[in-house]
Amino acid sequence: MADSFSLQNVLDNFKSCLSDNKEVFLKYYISGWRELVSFMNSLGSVFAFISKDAVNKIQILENFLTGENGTHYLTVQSMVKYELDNELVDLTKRGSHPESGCRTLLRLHRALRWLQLFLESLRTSTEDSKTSVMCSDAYNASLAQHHPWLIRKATGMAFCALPGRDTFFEVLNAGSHQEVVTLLGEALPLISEVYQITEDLYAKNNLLELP
Ligand code: 1PZ
Repeated sequence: MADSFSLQNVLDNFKSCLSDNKEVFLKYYISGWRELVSFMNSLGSVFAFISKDAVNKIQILENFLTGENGTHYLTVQSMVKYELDNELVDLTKRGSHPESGCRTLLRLHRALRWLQLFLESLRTSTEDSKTSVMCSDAYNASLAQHHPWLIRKATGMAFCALPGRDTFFEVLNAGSHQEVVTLLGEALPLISEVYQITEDLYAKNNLLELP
């Protein structure tokens, strides 16, 4: 089924993300996010405003990748080089390129940090840990600093609607609790590596604060 989620699919995509010389393939980065969005959709409609924004950003990147300049969008590295060399990025304030690949991917990149923190605390959580608390702790330590008050507020309310830890493990669709924990242990180093490579690339090019 096209819309059936499994944690394994996320893992597979992030595994395929890295090329031999550690470049990040946009195609699999996007697919990884599509999987995560389908997971979020299965949690209920309170998350619709989040998944709408994520889908919108995924679509922008996909349009670049399948567009006439698609070959330049093969990897995050080639995208950054192409867009910077051709002045296709608004660097200090939004202007003629409000939806560049660079600024769009940066939003997902920041969300990947949230995911990394959240999955790590889920992996090491105990029976009485609360998903909503893990989620908002991860959010406050990452994405929140980039979001205005209204979005932080709405996001905080959505977190309260998260299912409990047991249900959450089930929806991840990767077997028993122990199997989920094992799989998370495999997925996290991959997600962290993709995150770190992107972070270093953006830092080197001064792109971490793109408007
Ligand atoms: C499992 C529970 C899901 C929790 C998700 C935690 C992330 C909360 C993100 C809240 C986003 C709120 C809606 C839109 C925000 C946008 O303003 C920002 C900045 O973009 P800009 O306005 O500059 O164009 N968008 C983002 O920060 C990207 C958010 C992507 C979130 C993807 C979440 C995927 C969750 C996967 C679930 C496992």
